[in-house]
Amino acid sequence: HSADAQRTDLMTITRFVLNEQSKRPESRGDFTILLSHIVLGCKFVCSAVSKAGLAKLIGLAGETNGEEQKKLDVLSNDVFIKALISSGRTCILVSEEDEDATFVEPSKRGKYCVVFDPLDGSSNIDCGVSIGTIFGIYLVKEGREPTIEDVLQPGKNMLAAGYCMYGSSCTLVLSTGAGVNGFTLDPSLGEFILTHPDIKIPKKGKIYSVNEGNAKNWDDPTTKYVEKCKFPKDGSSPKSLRYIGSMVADVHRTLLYGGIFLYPADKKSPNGKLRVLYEVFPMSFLMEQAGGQAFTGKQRALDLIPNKLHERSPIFLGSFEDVEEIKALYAEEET
Ligand code: P6P
Repeated sequence: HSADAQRTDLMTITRFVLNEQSKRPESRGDFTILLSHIVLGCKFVCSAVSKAGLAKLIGLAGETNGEEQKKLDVLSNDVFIKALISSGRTCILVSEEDEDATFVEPSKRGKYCVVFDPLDGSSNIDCGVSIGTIFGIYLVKEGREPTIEDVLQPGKNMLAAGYCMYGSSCTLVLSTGAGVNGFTLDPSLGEFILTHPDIKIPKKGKIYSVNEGNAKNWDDPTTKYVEKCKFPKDGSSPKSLRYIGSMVADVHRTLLYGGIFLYPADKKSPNGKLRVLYEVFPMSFLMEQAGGQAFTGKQRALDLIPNKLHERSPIFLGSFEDVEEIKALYAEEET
């Protein structure tokens, strides 16, 4: 490819997914249509998030149209729910914002179930920290009324997972089970362009990412592992600590630079803080697809079978070798 050819060979996310899906004889374009509606939601949220600060400013000037400034996470949820229903390809939607699942009316029903957090880390908006949308897609059992059982599946059954990070640029990272690819929104085109083909996480990293403020409540294996990061016994240099407190930002850095992200269990929250269906599973799916791994402290994260929609789980994910180390410490604890 000459440089010029690359510049003109605009690989948009839609073209990329069409190419991928065309390799699957059974695909009839349903997934591509579903994804295009998820992409539409991401474009809307990207625009709303980038204006959030400005809207607040205008609000201060008292020029809003009087309508209560809808919280961005509620607005984002409304947009995704409506976009997903209008795709005609979904039948159950599970959102971090909604206590109960949304069952799509029969006339608009499709074969996919989407679990998502429309705006994860939204408490960070006011200080300009990157936040994001996280989603996972299951195929639901055909031919009978959809039930909650259709979404309480292990993460390994997901067909696809991804996140869209709203930061200095708008980056959508996606896997449909054949590796991980990153796309960056070109606002002048309104298209997500392939910028990070075939992302692979380094086998080992130099960064650990955890909220050290919870150290008092950690269990022994986590305590020992973090100690090892700070005071390595084998004479290697200590790992750096990077923790933003916004999962999409922390995971995106881990995926690109390597290292490990931890949200462990602690005495106050025995199942940690992060939600299984729309935080732990999608990020674990991506990590495995990028050559890393994800562990709950007891098992492979994607093997977990959730019993409740908003169930939490501890999570250790990132570079393969870094996660191996903490798995060994938990295994020791078992013996
Ligand atoms: P803590 C944000 O509120 C969030 O849900 C994730 O995005 C983030 O990883 C985590 O919580 C941060 O939690 O307890 O460290 O502030």
